Amino acid sequence: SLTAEPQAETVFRSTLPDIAIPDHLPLHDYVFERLADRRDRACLIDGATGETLTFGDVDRLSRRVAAGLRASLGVRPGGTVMLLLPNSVEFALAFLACSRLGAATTTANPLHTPPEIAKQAAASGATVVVTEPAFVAKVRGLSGVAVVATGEGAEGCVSFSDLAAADGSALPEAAIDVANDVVALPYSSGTTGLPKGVMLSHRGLVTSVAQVVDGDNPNLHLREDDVVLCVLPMFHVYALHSILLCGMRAGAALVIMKRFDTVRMFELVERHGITIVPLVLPIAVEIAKTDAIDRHDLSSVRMVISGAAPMGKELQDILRAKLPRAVLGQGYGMTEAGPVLSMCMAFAKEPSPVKSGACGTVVRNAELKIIDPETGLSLHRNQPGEICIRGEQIMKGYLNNPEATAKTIDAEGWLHTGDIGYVDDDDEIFIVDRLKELIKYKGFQVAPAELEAMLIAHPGIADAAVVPIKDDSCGEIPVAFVVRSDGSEITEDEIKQYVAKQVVFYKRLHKIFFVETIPKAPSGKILRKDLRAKLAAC
Ligand code: 4UV
Repeated sequence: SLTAEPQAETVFRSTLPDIAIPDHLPLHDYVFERLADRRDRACLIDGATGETLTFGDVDRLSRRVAAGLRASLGVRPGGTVMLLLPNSVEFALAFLACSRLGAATTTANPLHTPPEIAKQAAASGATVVVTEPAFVAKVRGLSGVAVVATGEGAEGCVSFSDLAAADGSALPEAAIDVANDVVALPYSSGTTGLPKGVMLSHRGLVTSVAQVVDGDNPNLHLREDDVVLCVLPMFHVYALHSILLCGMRAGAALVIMKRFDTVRMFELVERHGITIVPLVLPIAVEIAKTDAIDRHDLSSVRMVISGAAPMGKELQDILRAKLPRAVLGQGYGMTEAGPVLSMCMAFAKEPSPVKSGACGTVVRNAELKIIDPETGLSLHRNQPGEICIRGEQIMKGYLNNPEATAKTIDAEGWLHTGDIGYVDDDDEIFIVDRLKELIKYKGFQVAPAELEAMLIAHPGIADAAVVPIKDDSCGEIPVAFVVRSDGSEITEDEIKQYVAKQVVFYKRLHKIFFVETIPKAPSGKILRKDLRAKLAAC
């Protein structure tokens, strides 16, 4: 009919019932809610030294670090602290300390280059950077930023151990507005453009953690006797949320690994009886490839979680054969989504069967829909379209960027992921493509816009476009199409070097294709699909 009846939307929900989620607790109070019962249980174990902090230690030390940050460095509610740390006990303590102060933590990869770090520090308004002595040189030049260094011997820095020696009992209780105050400010380029600060509130993160590990039948069933491997970087939202926060909330112990090494990882599994192994594609590939696995007893592992990038059915099947005692499945997250959209139902306390290649079922207390990217209309089961999610857990928005926020979260509160997928007859989600520009190298974000701006700034380059090509072990790798400027004879190697000098390793360009023009829509938008198709054809 021609009368404009609003079309009913197809909304997908968890197969688990909704639960009551605390909406009044700041994040640190939420993760420590059951502290009284677990004071003496192991919380953080340093994989390198075996040194163990109990929940009681972590509570006490994070109060002290908070008191130190407040007294010595003036960190206050609404302030921002940048963590430039590899996986470490200090990372966890500093993050929790900032939460206690009502301050936000912005996290960055310590391997980032000084310009990348400077950009994020300035954009996030960080007044303090916490780092290791090895990275102090990268942040020395930042104006208006105090530097805290872990370990020993970093000249001109406040020492982390001095902060941790402050009097935690003198810490005033910060007045935190849980719905609005930002606790984590990770950077993500989202569906388009440059990296932006993603504002995750206390309530947002509490909700997301609760959706995953709370309830009588938690979607991801972590127990107090679980030992969780933390080799994924805590500065990325996957480990921050699903290892550190979920692990602590559930009362599990974490074994912190600073750097990935296959054999070392197997040794830690044996030594600590690790039961939960969250990983990303390249680690899965390593495990699938290595014979060393046969020389280690990994029978303690009961769950292997893969996320942050697609994992094909084939690899999943190989892993399953190598770790026959472990349940294997995927989580699907996106920084802006708070971060978890869906989690494998085979990880639940009362598990349901799942299919290889699926990336879970939408989390509870949330709504998910699939829309036709052209018309915006919602689609039914088994029809691929853009995945959208709604709920208390999604980001508040991008810091100081209402335009980008409005392009990502619509007026009805739906967050548009830029991922193409479908929901099957059993409510399992399959991601099949990506609408957005984002490139994922080993699960790390590479924003094409950032590299394109860098390329175009070179006098020898007139125009450029950066797109991914598929790679078995890295997932995707960034390559560029480049138009030389008039008279320019710039070479592939020169361009690669020029970029490599300015960016962290995973943003390096692996191949340059010289072309006459970059295909663009009349709006000026790069036709990335055409370029991707061109690559697929070579
Ligand atoms: O913003 P981001 O870098 O965020 C992440 C977060 C992943 C998480 C978080 C918590 C978990 O428990 C977990 O299992 C995974 O990666 O990148 C977001 C984009 O990465 C792709 C997709 O394009 C997202 O929009 N991606 C993330 N997970 C998957 C994925 C997956 N399982 N399969 C395919 N693509």
